[in-house]
Amino acid sequence: MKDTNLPLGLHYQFPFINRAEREKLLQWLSTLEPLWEMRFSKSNPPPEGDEQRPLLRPVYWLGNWQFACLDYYHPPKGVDFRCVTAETYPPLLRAIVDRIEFIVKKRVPKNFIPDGWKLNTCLINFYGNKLENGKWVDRARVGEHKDFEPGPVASMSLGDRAFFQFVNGKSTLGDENVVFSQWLEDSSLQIFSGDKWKNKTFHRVQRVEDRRKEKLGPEISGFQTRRINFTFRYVPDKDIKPFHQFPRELQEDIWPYVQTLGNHSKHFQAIVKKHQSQF
Ligand SMILES: O=C(O)CCC(=O)C(=O)O
Repeated sequence: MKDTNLPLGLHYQFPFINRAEREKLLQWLSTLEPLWEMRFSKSNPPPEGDEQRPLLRPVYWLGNWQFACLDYYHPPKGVDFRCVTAETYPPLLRAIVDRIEFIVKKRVPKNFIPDGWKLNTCLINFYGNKLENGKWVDRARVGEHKDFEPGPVASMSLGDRAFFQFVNGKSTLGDENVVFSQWLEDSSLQIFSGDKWKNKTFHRVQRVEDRRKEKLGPEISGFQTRRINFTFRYVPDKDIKPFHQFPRELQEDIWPYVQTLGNHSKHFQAIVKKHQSQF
């Protein structure tokens, strides 16, 4: 079902994928080894007043990997050495992305779609409970932020429902800064585009329900996943570089992650094989 009453630039479809696709996606997800990245690194230490910390959740990227310690893709200035070439989409996901690109071209105003736009990047977020000092703590949320990749962003959700909001500014004093809220359901597709939803407002996940009690995704030590979200984005090809083209100090920062990814990913295994004598 499409929600046709949404403001310009927003699109929502539920269900978007069918049961068989969902099942296959979950099977594939269980083969991944998501990373629990640290926010900073040796060559990118915490600025004054901040401290080294792990991200709130494990993640996996396809197309290119935007390591947190490389500071993510942030045009116009933060574009060099932010995006490391990663695995391509597996066939099932490629077919889903083709469908999403078709929907975007049909539903999104043309002037919201930059030249060359395609969904060549995917961040997979794992939301759930984290084991901290012997207690399970609900860490299933994301604070206000923007996705700086140009053009429409598409988001597909699996598992427990998430309460998603667009907000003005970064204030967290109650609800007065909320511009638009919606629940993102299991197997749904959300698309947001245009100046209002991409540039003017921030977005966040306020909370994720805890109802389905379904085992989702791969085993992650000290973590129980209850929602998995894919956000598909566009990074111009010129800004995506293979590992071997990165400066030595950045290669050193991300080398432990590349090694971990190499345990389960052929793409990263090949990088490890080629470079291990240098580290
Ligand atoms: O999980 C979601 O629905 C949103 C994820 C998100 O905001 C992001 O990956 O930038």
